[in-house]
Amino acid sequence: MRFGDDILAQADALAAFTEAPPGITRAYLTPQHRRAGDLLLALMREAGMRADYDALGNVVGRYDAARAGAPVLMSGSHMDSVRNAGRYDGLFGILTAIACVRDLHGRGVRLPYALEVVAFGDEEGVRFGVTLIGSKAMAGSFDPAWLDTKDADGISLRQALVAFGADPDGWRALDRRGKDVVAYVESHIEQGPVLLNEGLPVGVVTAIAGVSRMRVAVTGLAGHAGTVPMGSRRDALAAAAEMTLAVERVAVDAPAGEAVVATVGTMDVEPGAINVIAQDVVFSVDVRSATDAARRRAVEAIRARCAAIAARRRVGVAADVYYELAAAACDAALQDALAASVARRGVPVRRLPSGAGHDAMVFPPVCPIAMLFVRCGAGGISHHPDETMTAADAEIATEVLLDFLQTWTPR
Ligand code: HGY
Ligand code: MN
Ligand code: MN
Repeated sequence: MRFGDDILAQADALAAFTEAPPGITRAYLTPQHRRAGDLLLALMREAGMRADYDALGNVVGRYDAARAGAPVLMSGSHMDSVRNAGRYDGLFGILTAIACVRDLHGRGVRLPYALEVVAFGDEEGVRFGVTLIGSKAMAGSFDPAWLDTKDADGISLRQALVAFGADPDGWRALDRRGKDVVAYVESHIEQGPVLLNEGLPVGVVTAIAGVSRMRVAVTGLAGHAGTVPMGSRRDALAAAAEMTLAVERVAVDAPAGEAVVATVGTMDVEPGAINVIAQDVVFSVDVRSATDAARRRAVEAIRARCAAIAARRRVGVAADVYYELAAAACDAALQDALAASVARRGVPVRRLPSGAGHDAMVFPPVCPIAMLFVRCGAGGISHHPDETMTAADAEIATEVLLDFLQTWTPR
């Protein structure tokens, strides 16, 4: 095996950089980010790239082209994680690209384009609640207001960047729109069961689902759990529970051709006492669909259901969308080129959408995008310690990516 065993061993080494062992939690601009970034820098340089941190703490390696002034193809993914994560989400896309460069460099092969391998410092948004910070900066959608967002300890993004040795004002220079990047190709674990169920090691992504995130605040009236009659309660938690089931129902009932998924992932209850009727509940809703119109219809349906439940239960409700990302189509020509590489590797070509979001989804303002999925084991579970993949699949996916990198030529 040329690649697979090394990639999994590198992922194991990176998994050790966590703030909450034995679980994996690696947030943006933390000591764990620094240790993972330093290891990735070393791997990039050892593979033959010039590499360094950029102004926002992303790690960027460059494998120069056969000629000066050639366009750039970017490949990579994110090195941060969700809380209690798996060890391949994001990292696989970085490690497989580094493995390709190491192989090319070892054979003295240069490409008709420069290959930049990127490890984004923040895709998940765990620390500051803002996601895709590095990729959005490169795609020209960084919002300087983010610099004033604060983490749970009251540290602002600006302060954290300075403490990391990064440059809070350097985001402008990272914008690659209208410059030399002509393609962005990301490899990623599927984070679902499709390839596993069909016995396929890799698949070509057709589109990345768009997402809306809502904050729903329910306001009732606190009271003594023992004395307030059931008929006169304005129980914010009971109302939020009914709203949670309504969110699920909206997604389940979505028309077949407009599949929607909707998730209530967090819920805060005040005063949160066993013997007090809940007065204030705030919960999150994550709504996704491959079609933006279907997602927006689902958001409005959720808003209407919550309002009806609130009226009947005599509680207040405010349902606000605070975050939205449009669905992103993968470029047909890049998909076809990836599919040809999959076929040359002797694997049946399976095209499939991505329900998960990825750094690739913000790159369309810069260049055409494509993604290669690799099979997940354990039923496809992800964002969980049981997330798993095999060295054999890592090998196949890297061979496919290497074939693509060596056969694709900039238009
Ligand atoms: O939420 C997502 O889809 C990604 O894992 N950040
Ligand atoms: Mn993730
Ligand atoms: Mn990911």
